[in-house]
Amino acid sequence: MKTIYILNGPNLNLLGKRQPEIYGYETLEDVEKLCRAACAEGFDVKLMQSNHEGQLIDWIHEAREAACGIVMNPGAFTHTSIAILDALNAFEGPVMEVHISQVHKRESFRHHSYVSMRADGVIAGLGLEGYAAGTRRVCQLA
Ligand code: DHK
Repeated sequence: MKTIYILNGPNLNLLGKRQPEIYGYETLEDVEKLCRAACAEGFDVKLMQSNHEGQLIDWIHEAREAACGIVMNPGAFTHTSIAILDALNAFEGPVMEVHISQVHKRESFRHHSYVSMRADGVIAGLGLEGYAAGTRRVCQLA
């Protein structure tokens, strides 16, 4: 069984509760179910969330041995973190970047992504479906 890491950055623990007009009412548990259902045979997902940059980096390092691909919503670290970009550059499998909202329609500080310099695909504005699409794509590439 190949494992896909579904990594979530800051504030996504509040998914379903914070700014539902932007992020919707569904939760990270729903994300996990959607991703599992999107997996091709022989793949499974492990979903993790942290509000801490270092923890996310440690999980990316762990993925080097434990995961065949990564679907990541880095939250606001998308726009700030060279350290997460460096960690992803040290991971050899496919990486899909997911944003629930259409970040390019929002504030200009959300238009730049460090993670996009590494990601094999970028999905924004599809709601939670973006995670499922990212998972399907990792199954194709891994
Ligand atoms: C989630 C966040 O928390 C924001 O900081 C990003 C992203 C957008 C999303 O759309 O999932 O700017």
